[in-house]
Amino acid sequence: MSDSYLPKDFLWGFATASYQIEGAPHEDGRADSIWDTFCRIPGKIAGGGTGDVACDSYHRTAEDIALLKETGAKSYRFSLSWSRIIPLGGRNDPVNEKGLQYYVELVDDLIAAGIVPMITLFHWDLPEELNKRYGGMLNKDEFVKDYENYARVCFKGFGSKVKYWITFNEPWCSSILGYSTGLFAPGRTSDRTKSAEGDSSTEPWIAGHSFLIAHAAAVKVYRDEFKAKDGGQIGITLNGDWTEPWDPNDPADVEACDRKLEFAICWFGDPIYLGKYPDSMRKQLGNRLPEFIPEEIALVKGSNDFYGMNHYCANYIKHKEGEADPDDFLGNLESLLKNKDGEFIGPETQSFWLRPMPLGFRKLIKWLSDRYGGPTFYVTENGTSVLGEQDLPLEKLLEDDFRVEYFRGYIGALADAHAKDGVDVRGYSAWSLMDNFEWAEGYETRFGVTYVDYEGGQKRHPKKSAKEIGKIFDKYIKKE
Ligand code: PNW
Repeated sequence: MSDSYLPKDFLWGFATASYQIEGAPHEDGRADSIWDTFCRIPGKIAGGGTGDVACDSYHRTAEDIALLKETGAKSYRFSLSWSRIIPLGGRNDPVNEKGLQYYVELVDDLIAAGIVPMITLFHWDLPEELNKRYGGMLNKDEFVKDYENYARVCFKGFGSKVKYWITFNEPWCSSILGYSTGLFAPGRTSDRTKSAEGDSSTEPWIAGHSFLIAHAAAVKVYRDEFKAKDGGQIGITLNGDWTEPWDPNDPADVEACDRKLEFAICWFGDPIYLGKYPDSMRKQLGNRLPEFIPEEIALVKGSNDFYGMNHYCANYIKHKEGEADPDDFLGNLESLLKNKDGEFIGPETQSFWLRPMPLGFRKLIKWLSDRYGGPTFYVTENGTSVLGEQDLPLEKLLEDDFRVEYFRGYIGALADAHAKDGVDVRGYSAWSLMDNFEWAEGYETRFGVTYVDYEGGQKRHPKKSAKEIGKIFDKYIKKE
């Protein structure tokens, strides 16, 4: 056991997202989101899955809160379905009181159970109508105004009950997977085998720009109209994996590692903390990367009360020679699971992109802390799937030692980053409270500390990791 520690009052718990757990897509006035429509297109989701039932959490909040209590969690990060609260999404469309009420009751019940709610306003499920009306994030001016209105409705609806607000979850995923590779809703891409529409060379950068302005506009609303009386904090959640050079002796690979982090994370982080896009992105993308007008950058710079960090794994990075492809979004490099000597970066999991490397967590949070002048971090997601877990018999599957060891490694690395590197980290949400709809991977890949029996009426069975994670934190969190 190391002598590292996490601060007293450290907020740890679990995360979920509306479309991944709720089900009940047409209940109490909810309308479609882009994920409802995307899932109906044959071939988009492994096994033909949809979020129509998912974990049925819309009907099981009491059970889910009991699960949380059982783990000893101090906080719960969940997202709101914009389509429940303003079904058509727009600033002139009606608010659906029933939809809002569902979440207000959830928040009340969490607080009554002694669990701190952390709300994500947007975890990818844009109201379908806004996509139809004006192309969603591709229309910055419309999107920003509608998002700002939606955010205000939420701030008002929850008031001082909610102290932690996250504007957007992983805008990289929405922008790149939604508008470049087309793997996620709304599925736009230059790849004509996947979609008849889209332009991967421009649209992801336009969408990303809209996210930044919308984030900053919502933060301004919160700071101007709510923060003083409600006393909360607001930030954005960015995803990003650590990078190691494919060949540590090749300076071009070493340099490409930073470039990868810039394209993946600093695309959003730099405007918020430094007031501009990274030079490496401007150099490669030229005027395909939108410019900030002065009023925009004044709004965006300084618009985080905390940095929400999602982190899962690491990759080896190999530079590419020559001009970047117009559809390239990585920074003209390859992101690989093996290095020059053929060694894997970590053990295999059920997710093709995820191989754990706990030390990468410590290195990345330190790298970000240095680049951005020591902001306060809340880790908003971290977790793993387990290779072949879905095929094991229930008793075996519940003994998820691989996941327990993952958490042990990653939480230990976080404690090292705090105690030894001086990183200001105050919270951590494990992904996820329960198995759920894993986007394009459907229900085959499971990230939960709770098993959900999709064939057996969505019954929940806590895995070993649900019991162990609290013990791990107990060892690290300072008592006084
Ligand atoms: C995150 N990738 O997404 C999301 O915030 C969650 O909703 C999701 O369930 C979780 O991670 C596990 O996947 C990611 O392909 C999805 O690199 C895909 C990638 C990264 C993050």
